Amino acid sequence: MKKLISLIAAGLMAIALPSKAFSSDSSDPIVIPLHNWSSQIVMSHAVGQIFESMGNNVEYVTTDSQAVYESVRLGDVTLELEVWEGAFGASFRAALEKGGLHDAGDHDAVTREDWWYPMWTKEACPGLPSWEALNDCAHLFTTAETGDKGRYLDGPVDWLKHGTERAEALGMNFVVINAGSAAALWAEIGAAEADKKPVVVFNWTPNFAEAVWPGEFVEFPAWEDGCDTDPTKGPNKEALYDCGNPAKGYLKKAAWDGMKDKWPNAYNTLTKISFTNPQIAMMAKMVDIDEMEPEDAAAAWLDANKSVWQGWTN
Ligand code: TMO
Repeated sequence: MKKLISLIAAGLMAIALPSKAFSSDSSDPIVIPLHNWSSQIVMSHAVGQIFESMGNNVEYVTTDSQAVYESVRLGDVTLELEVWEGAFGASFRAALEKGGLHDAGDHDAVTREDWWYPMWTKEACPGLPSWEALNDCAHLFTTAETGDKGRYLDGPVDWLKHGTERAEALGMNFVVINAGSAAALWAEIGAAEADKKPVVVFNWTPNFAEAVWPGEFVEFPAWEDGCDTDPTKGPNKEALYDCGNPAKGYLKKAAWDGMKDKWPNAYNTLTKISFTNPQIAMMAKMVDIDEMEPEDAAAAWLDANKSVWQGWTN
């Protein structure tokens, strides 16, 4: 019996040792940032749980969604799982130029973030989705707070959507108000639903909202590279931000340059990770509709989708 046990132990060592010698991840925690929209929080937990299933330690930190690129660049945070082109492309590019972080590949998902309305708004303003038609309908969106201008509820400040600059650059009769949270956006749509009150709010895809409220993005002048840095881009030759966000934006992963050497196995997995639009919309739904805790939503998602992710871990 003793001999059998030592034989088994020797056999296990023989299997375990060489792979360890080739590449083993540091036992230091991989630091994963959490932000203020649901798919990012659920995806971050899902990937953290995948790393844990590979034997890694993981730590989550709640961080500003723009400043995080500087934190990844410096290695204080290890990676970012949702680099949305519209909201974060500028901060991501700035950090890339300084060095220390790199592009760890695209998700399959195609993204869009912009001014959006539920379909009942179009019944009141049939010229939509053009931004000029929206502007002609500004009177439909007036509130006590915005006086004779229309109200546009933009995302939280840290998403840097530049709604005020956009409205100014295009001469729009709208006042831009920043929501305090993503939940405030859903509350605005929900409150307007019963009376079919016209509303226009910031929204994005993939998201749970598209399954709940059919709607459309407002069509602004098409995005041109440099619209946020070069006034001559876009229709107003003297202003920045006079374009819509990219209509077919990327969704990237970013990694600290040191991750590859410190956690080679987890890094290899990170490069393979790719979520689709329906998968990301589902992650948001589990929290925003089903009211699950993000950790639980992540665990349930992983359990129901083993065939999606298990191939990423070897
Ligand atoms: C960054 N976001 C997906 C909320 O637009």
